[in-house]
Amino acid sequence: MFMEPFACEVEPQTGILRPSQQVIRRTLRNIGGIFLDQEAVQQILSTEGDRLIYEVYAADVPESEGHLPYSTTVIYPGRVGDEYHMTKGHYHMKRNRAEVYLGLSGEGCLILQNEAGEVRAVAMRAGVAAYVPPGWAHRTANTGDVPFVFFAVYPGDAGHDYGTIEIEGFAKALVARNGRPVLMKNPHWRQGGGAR
Ligand code: PAN
Ligand code: ZN
Repeated sequence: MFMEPFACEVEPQTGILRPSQQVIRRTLRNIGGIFLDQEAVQQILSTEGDRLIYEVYAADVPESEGHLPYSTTVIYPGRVGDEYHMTKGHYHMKRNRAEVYLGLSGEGCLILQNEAGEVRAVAMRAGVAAYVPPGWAHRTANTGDVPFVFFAVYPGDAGHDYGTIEIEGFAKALVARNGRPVLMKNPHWRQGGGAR
């Protein structure tokens, strides 16, 4: 009934978490559809081939009520067109479940969107603890030149709803303008469905 206490080691620079139960690897070929500039996606795939965008290392904690699953995410630097490398993004299946992110290395941005279509951005770097309040979809982008690594912890019964973001996307995209990250309106976005 009781689980044994345990600890994992986390390497702040690489994000490697040991022992980790699963390592998720997302490449451009897997998740290219999340980026605004689909021509850029095709161009990269046909000239450079596939590209690793991010990895997730998860501690062996049950995804069930009462537990606090935790993980690290490593987003590799780069852009697709003007848009920074980023995670797929999701709502929690139970919308009233929150999450905490702690920056470990590199620089990034937490992008949040609520169901009214309002978007917020929170700058992250080592030592910044960001709060994802209940009800906000969230994704992170690497805005720097080195891997952006952060630690996440969330309620075990939160669940992950990827489908809503896959269908609707985010109302704004994080793009580079004069070398700096700026939120830009997503011209394809319309609330409640439609294109990316
Ligand atoms: C994070 C994310 C992680 C990868 O641990 O799962 O950063 O992003 P996607 O799950 O959107 O691919 C989290 O928010 N967990 O709830
Ligand atoms: Zn989450």
